Amino acid sequence: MLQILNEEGEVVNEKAMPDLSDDELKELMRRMVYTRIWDQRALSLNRQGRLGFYAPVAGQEASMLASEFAMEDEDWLLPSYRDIPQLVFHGLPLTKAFLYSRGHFMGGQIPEGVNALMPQIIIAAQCTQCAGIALGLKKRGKKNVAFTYFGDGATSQGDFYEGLNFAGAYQAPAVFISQNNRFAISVPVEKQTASKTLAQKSVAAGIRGIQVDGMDPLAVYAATKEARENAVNGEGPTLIETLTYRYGPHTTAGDDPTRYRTEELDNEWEKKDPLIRFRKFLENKGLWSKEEEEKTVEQAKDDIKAALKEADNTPKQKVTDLIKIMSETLPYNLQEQLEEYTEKESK
Ligand SMILES: Cc1ncc(C[n+]2csc(CCOP(=O)(O)OP(=O)(O)O)c2C)c(N)n1
Ligand SMILES: [Mg+2]
Repeated sequence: MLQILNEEGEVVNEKAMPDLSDDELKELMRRMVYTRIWDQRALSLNRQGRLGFYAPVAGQEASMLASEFAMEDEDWLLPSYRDIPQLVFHGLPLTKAFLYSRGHFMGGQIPEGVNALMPQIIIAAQCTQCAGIALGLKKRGKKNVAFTYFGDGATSQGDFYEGLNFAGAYQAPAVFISQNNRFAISVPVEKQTASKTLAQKSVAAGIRGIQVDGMDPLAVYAATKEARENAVNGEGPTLIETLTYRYGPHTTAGDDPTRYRTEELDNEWEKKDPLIRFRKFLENKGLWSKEEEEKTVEQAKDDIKAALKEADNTPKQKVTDLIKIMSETLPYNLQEQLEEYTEKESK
């Protein structure tokens, strides 16, 4: 397992240290703090009935944000339902993240110029799509990668193996990031697979695999940066396994983690918290302070407020909107429904 920062925020692997400027280190911390605040707000907004479906991310900030930070804007992102923070830092307006949570079709419409697909709900389907986009980039001679996020449970799905195999066979510039948060809803990873690590599932596909401390932003960044460089240099894809944990429930749909996790396990992982160790590391370098932290928290709160207001002011979706966005040319049955609902909505 690659680790650079230990739980105390001390550098334990100097030679693996990524080349990041002071400003970049601070920006990474800012993104993690911002996301923690957003996560807390999203959960309370959900309880107030102001947001819909939401998959909590607290605990996974390093795994999510340090990996996205290693990518270029032109790289193609294929997220899962949990990977909304990476999508936002890759360019999706926050308002759209809220609309997605509300099930509004505009939340799934990625603006022109943002190289990402909408979040995938079908477990591991993004792995085959990632292989395809990566091959497309290679065929067009682009110096970019396609990168995708999925969970530990996803590595039991056929699409995962197909995606890895295809990308390996064609040496496509793909980066597969399996966030091993130890549970697929309530199923522990030990029951999910007999494989000792998820990273070793790369071996059968003939591609690189690496397991990293997913609570360590520097290790996640270094591993992802290297995987990206290898991919664009024609060295083929990599599977990265990040060892991480989600502190909250699977989603806001109503699972109760106390029924499948012990308090001891929760406590063990909370001690590994990515924000605590990165904050210590930056404070020791004189790069982070209480004021920086507060400024970031305020910025996050202001942005959330403004984005939510914009989402509230977005016209409610109509049945005709849903029909119109589905196909360029409608089949006869949808054409009939379109006419029916155009009539109903005009009243
Ligand atoms: C093909 C498919 N099967 C089942 C589901 C239902 N489902 C939604 S999330 C989930 C668990 C996924 O766990 P994991 O891959 O570890 O990702 P995590 O949610 O922990 O990030 C399942 C089984 C689904 N969405 N798609
Ligand atoms: Mg999981």
